[in-house]
Amino acid sequence: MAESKIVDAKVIVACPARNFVTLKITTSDGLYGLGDGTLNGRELAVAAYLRDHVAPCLIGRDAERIEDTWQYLYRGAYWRRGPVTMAAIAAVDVALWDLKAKRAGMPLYQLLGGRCREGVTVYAHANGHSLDGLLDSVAHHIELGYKAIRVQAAVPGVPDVYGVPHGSQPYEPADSSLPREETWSTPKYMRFAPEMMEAVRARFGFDLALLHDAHHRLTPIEAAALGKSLEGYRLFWLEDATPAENQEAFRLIRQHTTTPLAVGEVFNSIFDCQRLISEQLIDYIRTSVVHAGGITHLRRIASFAGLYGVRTGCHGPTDLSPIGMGAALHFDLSIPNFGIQEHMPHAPLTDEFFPHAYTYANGMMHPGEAPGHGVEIDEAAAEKFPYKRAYLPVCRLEDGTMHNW
Ligand code: KDG
Ligand code: MG
Repeated sequence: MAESKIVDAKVIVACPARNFVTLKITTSDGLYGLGDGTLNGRELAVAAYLRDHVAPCLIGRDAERIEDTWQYLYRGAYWRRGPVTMAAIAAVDVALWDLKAKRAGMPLYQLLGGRCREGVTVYAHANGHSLDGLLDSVAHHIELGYKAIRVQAAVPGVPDVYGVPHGSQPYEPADSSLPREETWSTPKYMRFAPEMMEAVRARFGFDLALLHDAHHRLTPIEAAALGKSLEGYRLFWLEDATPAENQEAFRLIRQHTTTPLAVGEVFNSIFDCQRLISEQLIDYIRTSVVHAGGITHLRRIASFAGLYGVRTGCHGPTDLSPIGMGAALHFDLSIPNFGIQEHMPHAPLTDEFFPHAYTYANGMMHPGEAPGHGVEIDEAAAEKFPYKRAYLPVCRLEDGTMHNW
């Protein structure tokens, strides 16, 4: 086989409808691979980490040595973990998997062991400024073929709730050049959540897989109470009920409710979920290819989770680029303990900038059969879409206390 040494590692930061960080690794045999390193609201930190600290170490390395390169960047850096570091490692890792699959002339999922299922079941986002608006949105997504839907609605008396569009644009949280302030009231939310689920089940029945994201707003005992109050609505999962820095907090929730629990979109390492998984405190691990160190590390997390009956539910918002989405779909198709994949469609401009082989039909996605992960970038157009500073909101309680967003 011809030698495949890395000759270039280029960071592309562009804003085709929103900001994305892409790494393009080129090898001596003229191939290239693409990786996503987007970290919402902190994009330039990853770009600098890649450009200034990682790229110089990649030049001359054997592109085929994916695991060794992962270990080199993780162990070799001394300063381990953290979202910036792990998103940068993920970008390198996915670009190298893309390259290896292109060299092999096969879609990445084949290289990962072949498919374990026909396609990847995805869940959509339905949201509304009111209960009626939410129900219309659920009906719309059912028409589009989705069998699993996440529901979020404005809580009466609470302005700007998480998961509900700000204004009339499609929901996109990083929407302002300085962090917008949202307000939060746990008691109002706790009263409203069962009412919302009741309305959805009353209109659409129990065949629909129903998901909900509490977005880290509750204390462990509040989360336990919410889980208990929603049991009759048979959720597919309750997501991020409480922050998981303290993994033991989930034991308390578990002791009180059988509502399935999902967590992990902000995790970047297997150590962030070691106890959650080994003590079976959760049902779905939501780590993403992009924020948890790439396919190499995500496979390790999934294998570990499989030992304990925990299934995957990869994060898939618009703030992961189509490259991140494509990579996730190959991963999802190839692992035994896949649960579900989040699908938040990108803006048309984003899809144009990242032409891709993956497809959606009838509630399922498929990564396609193109060699590699099947996602390209219109590099020539990057200059037309310069980086635009955009922050996620912050959150305060009604008395002004800073809270978790
Ligand atoms: O960047 C933050 C978003 O990715 C996050 O708020 C989305 O919670 C989210 C989800 O479940 O998709
Ligand atoms: Mg979430």
